[in-house]
Amino acid sequence: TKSLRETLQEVIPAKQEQLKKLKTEHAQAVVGEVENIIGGMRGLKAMLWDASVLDPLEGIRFHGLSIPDCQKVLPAAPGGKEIIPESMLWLLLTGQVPTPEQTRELSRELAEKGELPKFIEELVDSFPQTLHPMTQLGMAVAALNHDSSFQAAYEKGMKKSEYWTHTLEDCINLIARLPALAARIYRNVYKPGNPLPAINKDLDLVGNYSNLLGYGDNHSLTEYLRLYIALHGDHEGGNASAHTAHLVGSTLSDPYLSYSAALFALAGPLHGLANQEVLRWQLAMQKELGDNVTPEQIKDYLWKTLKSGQVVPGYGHGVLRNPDPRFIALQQFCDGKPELKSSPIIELVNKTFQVAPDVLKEHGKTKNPYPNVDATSGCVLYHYGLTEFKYYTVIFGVSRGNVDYPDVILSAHIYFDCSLGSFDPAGVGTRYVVAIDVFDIPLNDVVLISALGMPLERPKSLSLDAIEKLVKKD
Ligand code: AMX
Repeated sequence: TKSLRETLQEVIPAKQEQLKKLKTEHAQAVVGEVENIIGGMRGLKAMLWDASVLDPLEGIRFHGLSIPDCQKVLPAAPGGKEIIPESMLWLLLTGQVPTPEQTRELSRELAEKGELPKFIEELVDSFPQTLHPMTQLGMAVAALNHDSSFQAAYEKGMKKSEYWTHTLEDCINLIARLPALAARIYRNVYKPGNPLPAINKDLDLVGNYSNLLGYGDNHSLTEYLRLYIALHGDHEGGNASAHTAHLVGSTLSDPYLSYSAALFALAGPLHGLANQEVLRWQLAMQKELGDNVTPEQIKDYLWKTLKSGQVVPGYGHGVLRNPDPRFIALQQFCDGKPELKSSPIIELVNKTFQVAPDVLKEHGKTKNPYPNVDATSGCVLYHYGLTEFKYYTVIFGVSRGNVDYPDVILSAHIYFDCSLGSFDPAGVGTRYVVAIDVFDIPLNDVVLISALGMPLERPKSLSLDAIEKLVKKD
């Protein structure tokens, strides 16, 4: 069976060819218009992202596969049923479904590379316990670039065609180390003094992560984490963390720095921190309303939140206009387990889902009154006893590393020059890198960026006066 590297060796030349053809045949093609410069670039077609496409109604597809498709075809861990990040990573990087053997081989490689360098352990152990776990993760990931293969090769002088192999090397090493790193942060902040087990070479990435967190005996939670982390791996290129990794990667910063930057974008409450906020909000609702809440009581609580000028966390989305299929997949996971279905916090999430869309429609502001993945993801962790909600975004972060980042690496190596009102692929370079989502941060893109040789991103900005002038001309 072919390894991940061998598979990529075969896949990348075809991608490069596809890009070259696009560049020569359609250099002047206009793919859209800029309608609203002050609207956060919503809908602006301005970047290449090969691994996934987000449809507003249907949700995400990874190389054409929907979430239910992935659940049917992507290999699980031995003894498990849920998708694992390794098989998702393989799909995102290569566009191909790996065999169980290929998935096992990748799991083994990650486990073999999973130990942290001593200086990183010391760095993490020196952080104050009160430093937010996401800050700790981002700082430690940046410091891992001490051993960057890309940076070392660049300093020596390497050919552009070699970028992607070093980028991939860095991505694999980074993903491999995330469980030990993220678990060490958890131990230091919440369970100081607890021993950290060694990495088990026979376990998959999340099997090891769960073990290191101290939940290895809880098969149900481990399976949930596998699904959660695989599903969070990639969500198109324009979301704040993926785009950050892509932008930073386009300067030829190595994957550690690109991913670290992305983690800090993920740390915001409108993005990755939302799962923490949802839990905080649902628990406050539970405390105020007590048990056996009625739909009317939840409606009143929703209005109280909205009237106080706050957003309803876990609802709304920059692109989606339907319930997030990742939310549905996590709901289905809960439906299949009686102890989860009857859990008070999951029941409250379900009851809120029954009434919140109508309240948000009546409120009339959000373009999407439906739940996103964060409406439930943290609440399930809470049910399992992983109650330290400041840590939740770290788990999200771990997911982006696995999958999304390699994509950033790959895409950074493809160049599209977007000027106002037109899309001009002239000058397509080739830096293609892949990215993970902290497990959801676009490492797959980082690989793609380096393989396709994409150029430094540098969109045009305009001052208020310049926009006024432009608009008045029309
Ligand atoms: N509750 C109340 N108001 C909301 C809302 C919500 N859940 N979602 C959007 N709105 C409001 C916006 O604040 C905006 O108000 P304004 O005109 O006064 O500024 C208006 O509706 C229009 O916003 P939009 O175009 O529908 O959304 P957006 O693309 O600007 O923002 C998002 C998207 C996710 C930031 C927003 O829906 C939100 O704040 N949701 C709650 C936080 C959340 O769940 N974030 C997680 C997103 C998924 C992720 O990245 N992990």
